[in-house]
Amino acid sequence: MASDSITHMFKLVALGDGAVGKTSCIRRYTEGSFSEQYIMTIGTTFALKTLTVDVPGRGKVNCRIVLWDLAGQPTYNELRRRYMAGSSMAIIVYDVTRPQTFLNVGEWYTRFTTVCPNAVVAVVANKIDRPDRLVPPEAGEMIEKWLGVLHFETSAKTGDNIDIMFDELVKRTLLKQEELGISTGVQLTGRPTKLI
Ligand SMILES: Nc1nc2c(ncn2[C@@H]2O[C@H](COP(=O)(O)OP(=O)(O)O)[C@@H](O)[C@H]2O)c(=O)[nH]1
Ligand SMILES: [Mg+2]
Repeated sequence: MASDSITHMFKLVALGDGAVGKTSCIRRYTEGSFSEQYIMTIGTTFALKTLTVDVPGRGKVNCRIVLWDLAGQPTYNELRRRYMAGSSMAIIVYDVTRPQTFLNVGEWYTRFTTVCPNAVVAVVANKIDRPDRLVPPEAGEMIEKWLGVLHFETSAKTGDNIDIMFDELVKRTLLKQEELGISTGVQLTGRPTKLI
């Protein structure tokens, strides 16, 4: 796709506890790959994805997402806020084999919506391929109702629901921006900036 045909650009941030699969979801989506190894990179990395979505009543829309992936858990609120600022969407990921990561979703949600109240949020139950699953699907469905977020069950390992999730997020974000009256020109929201 030629760059000049891209009409929308969005920033997405990946949130959630350590080792839940944030990097793996992004990598699966942008590179189509997966690694069993847990490599904790330092700092923030960006990945790009260009896609065409079919929006009802609007036809095909060419979009680019800048996916922000923060390694480690930022202890400083200010760093976290800067990382989140300007996002049109977020994924809050938990690991279905570790209930504590599910219990922390509410806190991630509050932190994020304080900074980006108009963004579209998806809560993601990841690692559904694992046989030692402890958090049942019903828990995620409750979160979806309580918080009014999107909810997906994914596996970055097998690729289950990964593309569907990101595509749906983009569609919802396009509709939301229209609702909010944000113009249809190229939205350079969330252009990567230096953090420190
Ligand atoms: N079985 C399984 N393992 C996963 C999945 N997603 C991530 N992992 C593994 O979980 C570990 C942490 O993943 P990573 O993406 O680095 O987590 P992050 O710290 O949230 O970015 C790695 O060893 C991954 O291979 C998944 O869907 N299924
Ligand atoms: Mg990571």
